[in-house]
Amino acid sequence: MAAAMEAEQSEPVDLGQSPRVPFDLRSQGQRRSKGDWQMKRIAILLPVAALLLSSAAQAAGDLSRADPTEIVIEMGASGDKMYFKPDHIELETGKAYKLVLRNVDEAKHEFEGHEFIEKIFTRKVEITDPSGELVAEIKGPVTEVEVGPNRRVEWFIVPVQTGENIPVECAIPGHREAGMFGTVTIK
Ligand SMILES: [Cu+2]
Repeated sequence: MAAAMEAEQSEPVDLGQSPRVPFDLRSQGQRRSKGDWQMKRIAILLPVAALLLSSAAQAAGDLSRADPTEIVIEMGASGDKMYFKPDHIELETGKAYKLVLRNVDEAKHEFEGHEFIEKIFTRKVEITDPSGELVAEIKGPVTEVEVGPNRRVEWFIVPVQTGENIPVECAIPGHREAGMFGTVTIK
């Protein structure tokens, strides 16, 4: 009878505990496995984050440090004609370029285009003396570049917007009419 009482007593106790014990175990188990899962996830994500960070660093490096693609644009005159050579260039957004504006004429010339300058980011403009020594490095937005007779200017840009046949020209009176204009396509 006492055993039955104990059994009867222990039964409700067991019933009372049994939902609680598995519940506690389950919740602990869930917490533990969630923790494990998070640890695993962190372990997986860390290399991914490192990869992303390194590729972000590389991308930033491309724009600020890596050698830009050099494009030489000759500004000149031949007879009563004036020209940009080449008169069309192709660029890509997100890539760094060094536009070398080389004036081979005895007169000054300009390189400008309202639409063009809106589609590029200017990193800097470099001016060197004829021996190649740096005279000035100019940073900030640039709307046009004028190059003195037989001088060259290096315009470091990163195109940021696409455009087909964006017009550029020399805005010195009469020069466009003489043929000093061109186009830029940004892909
Ligand atoms: Cu000109």
